[in-house]
Order: sequence, then structure tokens, then C-alpha cells
Amino acid sequence: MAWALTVTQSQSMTKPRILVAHFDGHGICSAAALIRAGLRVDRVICIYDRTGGPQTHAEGIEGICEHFIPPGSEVIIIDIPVNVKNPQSFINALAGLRSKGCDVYYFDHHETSLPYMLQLLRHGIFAVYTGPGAYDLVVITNAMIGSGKLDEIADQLAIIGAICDRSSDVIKYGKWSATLQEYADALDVMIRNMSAGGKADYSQLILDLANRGLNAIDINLAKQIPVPNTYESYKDAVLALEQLHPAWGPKSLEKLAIKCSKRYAVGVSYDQRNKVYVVRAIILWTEKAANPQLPSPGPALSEIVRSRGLTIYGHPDAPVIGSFTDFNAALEFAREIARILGEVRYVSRVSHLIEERTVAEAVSSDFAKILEYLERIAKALETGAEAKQKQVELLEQLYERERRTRYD
Ligand SMILES: [Mn+2]
Repeated sequence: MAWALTVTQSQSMTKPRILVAHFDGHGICSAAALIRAGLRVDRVICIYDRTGGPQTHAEGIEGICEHFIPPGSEVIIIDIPVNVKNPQSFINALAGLRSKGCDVYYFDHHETSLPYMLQLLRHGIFAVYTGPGAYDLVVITNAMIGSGKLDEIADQLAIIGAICDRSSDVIKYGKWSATLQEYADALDVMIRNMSAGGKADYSQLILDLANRGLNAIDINLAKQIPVPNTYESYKDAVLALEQLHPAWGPKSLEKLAIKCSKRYAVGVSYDQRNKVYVVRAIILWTEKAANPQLPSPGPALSEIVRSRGLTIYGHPDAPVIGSFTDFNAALEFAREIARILGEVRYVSRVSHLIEERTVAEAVSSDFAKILEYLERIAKALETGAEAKQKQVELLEQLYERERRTRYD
């Protein structure tokens, strides 16, 4: 096995190389794909921990850096976004590894991490924004520090990971398939089952996936994501009439949308923490990826949500709306939402008429907004260019060092 060989060969190298991956399906599959593709790795760290210990995600990286990484290692971090709640602490944790004599490679595809790339680079961290695509994370990371090539199994793993992230790039590249979607669903169930006790170590699963590819996933587990049995159709939307499974709400809605060939699905969940019923709406991600101009439920519903004085939170493609003490009241509102989403593409754009005497004012205020936007873009490009230059410098240093270790 090619990857097993590289792991053995790596023992002779001086610096131990540690791969740290996010604990979700995308992080797990991306790590497996990179190892499968021949990335030399001595140890994998991928931990979920709800009990308070260090875990491999945005808010747990400090503990991982402090307790799990020996001085003088080579650390590769993938798919863990900079913690937007406390970016400085995240950056300091990675910078702390540098002062422990570690080389740090940070690859991430979350747009929220982009503003911090330059700071990371300034700390001597080889930081690369590979986004926004989840599939691209693997391709770019592998091109920069891995073998540069993905065999069929590595590619399948990268695709499954991107599907777990509901990333549109796999659709754009024509790499999505119903079978790989089944594997992604089954893997999600597997991951959730492993974490049922509040704590899970996925490093063995990653090595297993790298070694056996799809055979490491029990495809039958996909059936554990329940599909609602009773529903009503409203043009492009479907409404689930029974309460959604507490753990699988949005994914059950996805399955229902697929079963009924609809773009949108709506249903009612029970929020156990707040002891209320909430309405959930989704747009089928494969549809949105194929037609990016389709309205997301979030913005499409903002009007009715505002007019009813309700709350809306979560991703615009899968928002959670309102809080109801009664299931039937929630279902009634869900039905209204299904009607709106069902006809959303038939609704023409709202235009506002401007009185003649206020035209100048309206135009200049629009103009100011456009200017402000352009200035923001100019600033982002400037920062981006500086970051790119720094990346190239670090890459040159990296190749120089690789060459030296190879011929020494
Ligand atoms: Mn991801």
C-alpha cells in the first residue's frame, strides 16, 4: 500500500509530522484523502470532545497545540477555521507552536479565516486560504505539500468530504454522484454514533479510510437518517407534517426534498434546549449549487419573519425560524412558509418607486454605498496580494529545505 509505505519511510526523517484535522466529515475525509494520496504523516489528531477537553475545531485548538504537539514537530492543520469569537487566541496558539520550534502549515477554506491569513504568515506560519470550496482544500493542500496527485480512492474521499460540507465545488466539477452522497450520509451517521458518548477519537477512522477507501464505510448506515412519511406539496416546496427527528432535522428535510423532487423543504423540530418548537426550511444544496441565482430560504423569508416579529438564525440555506409552544401553531406557520418558498421563483423582484424630487438624493446615497463597497474590495485585494507574496516566499523556503533534507 502506497500510503503505508510512506508512513514507514517517514520514520527515518528527523521531524515528526502531525496532521491535525477538523472533527467533521469533511475534515476526516480530507485528512484520509491526503494520506491516501501519499502525504507523509507520523500521527493524526482528530478529536471531538464535548466534555471540556481539547478538540480539533476552531475553539479547541489552543489545548491541542499545548498538550498534543511535541516541540520540534512539523504540524499540518486542515479545515479548522480561525475562531471568530477569539481570533487572537487562535493565532497565538499557532504562533506558540513556532516558538516551540515547530513548522506549521495551515490550510483552510472558510471565508471567515481569510482576514487572518496575513497575521498567520507574519508569525512564520505557512498559511494558505484554499477556499471557498471544500474539494479544493484537498487538491490545493495536496498540490502544495503532498504528492500532487490523487488516485481514484483519494479523489472519492475528497468528494465525500466535500459532500459532507455541502460544498458547491463538487457539483461544479461534475464530481457529485448519488452513490457518493449515500457514502457521505453513512459516514455522517458513523461519526455521530462514534461521538454518542460525548467524546470521540477519529484518527483510526482516518487511517482506515485512507487504507480501505469506501470499504471503510458501512453504506447501510445511511438508512438511519429518517425520511418523513407524511407531507404536503406546494409547487416547488414540500412540507413535512410529522415532527422532525431531533438529530437529523435538516438532513431529513433534504431526503424528503429528494424523494418528492422539490427544491425546498419545510418542517417542525423540537428544540430540546429551549423547550420550544421551531420551523426549519432548507433549499436542496445540489439545486442551489447548480442554480446559484435561486433564492435561499433565509433572505426569501426575511419579510414574513420580520412582519411576525419572529427570530431567524442559522445558515441562509437552512435557517431555523421562530419559537412556538404548540406543535400545531408551528406547523401552521411552516405551511405558510412552504407556500412562500413553493412560489418563490414566480415572484418578480420588488421595485421601489422614487419620487422625482428625491431622485438626486437616492442616487447619491446608492453611489456612496457602491463606493464604500469598492473601497472594501480594494483593501481586501491589497491584503490578499501581500499574503500571496508571503506564501510564495514560505513556499520557496519550504522547497529549499526539502531539497536539502533530500540530498543531505
Ligand atoms: Mn470544511
